[in-house]
Amino acid sequence: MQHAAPTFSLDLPFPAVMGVVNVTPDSFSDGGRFLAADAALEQALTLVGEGASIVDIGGESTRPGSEAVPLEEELRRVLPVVEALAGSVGVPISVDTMKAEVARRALASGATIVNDVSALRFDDGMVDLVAETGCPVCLMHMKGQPKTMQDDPRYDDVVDEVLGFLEERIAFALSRGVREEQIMVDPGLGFGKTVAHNLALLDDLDRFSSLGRPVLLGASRKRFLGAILGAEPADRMIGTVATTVIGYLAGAHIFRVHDVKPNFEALRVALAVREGVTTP
Ligand code: HH2
Repeated sequence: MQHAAPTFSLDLPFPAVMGVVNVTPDSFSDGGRFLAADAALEQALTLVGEGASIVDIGGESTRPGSEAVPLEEELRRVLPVVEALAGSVGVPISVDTMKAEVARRALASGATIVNDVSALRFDDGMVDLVAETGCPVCLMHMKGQPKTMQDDPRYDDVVDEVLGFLEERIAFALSRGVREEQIMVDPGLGFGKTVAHNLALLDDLDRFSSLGRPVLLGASRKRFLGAILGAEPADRMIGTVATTVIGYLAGAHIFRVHDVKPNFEALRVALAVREGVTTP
C-alpha cells in the first residue's frame, strides 16, 4: 500500500486534508476579536464538513515580504480562535507559529499540533515545548526569512538540500527529546524557492518518503501556480488540486489547503484508483 503510513502520534486517516482557517488580522477591539473568532469557527466547521481532518490556525502571515508580528498581537489573534474552536470543531487544531509562547498558550487552550515553518529554529523554547508536551509537530524547510526569502534564492540541488535540511532538523529534534512519532516534515513550497525550485520539489516528492515521516504539502494557491496559470490566488484552486493529486501519487500524507472540498474529492478519487477505497 502506497500510504502505509509511518507511525504517527496523531490518529489520522492518510491522506488527510488540513484546512486553513483565516484569522482576521485587523480586529483589535474585543468586539472585533469575538467576531473574528465566530467567523473562524464558522469557517472551520465548513472546512470540516467538506473533509478536513485538521484545521490550521495562524496569526502571523509568512507570505513572501511579510513583516514579523509581535508576540502580544499574535496571541491576540490566535487564542480567541483556538478557544472558540476547541471542543466544538471535532478535529485536531494545529497552530501555525514560530513562537514557543504562542504555541504553549494555544496548546493550553485546546490546540494539539504545532506547525512551525521555522522547523524549531526561530525560538529556542520551541523544541523543549514540543518534547515536553509530546505534541505532533510539523518541521518545514524555509530558506531565509519570510521578509526576504524570495530575493533570488539559490540552491546547487534544491531537492538534496531540502532533504538534507529536514534530516538535520529531525536529528536535532530527536537529540532534544522529541520522539520520532511526533514529527511530520514539509518541503516548504514557496518558502525561499523560485518557480523552478517548487516544481523540482513536486516532481521529486517521492524522495521525501526516505525520511520515514509523514509528508505535509502546502501548495495551496501559491505563487508558482500563479506563474504557471497567470491567475490570481482565488483562481488557483484547480492548480492546487493538481498538486494534491501529484503529491498523493508521490506518497505525501497531509495536504494543507484553503479549498478543502475540491482537494478532498480529488483525493477520494485518487484513493479509489490506488487503494480501492470507494466509500461515499
Ligand atoms: N504555507 C503557509 C503557511 N504555513 N505551513 C506549512 N507546514 N506548510 C506550508 O506550505 C505553509 C504553512 C503560507 O501559506 P499562504 O497561502 O501564503 O498563507 P496562508 O497562511 O493564508 O495560507
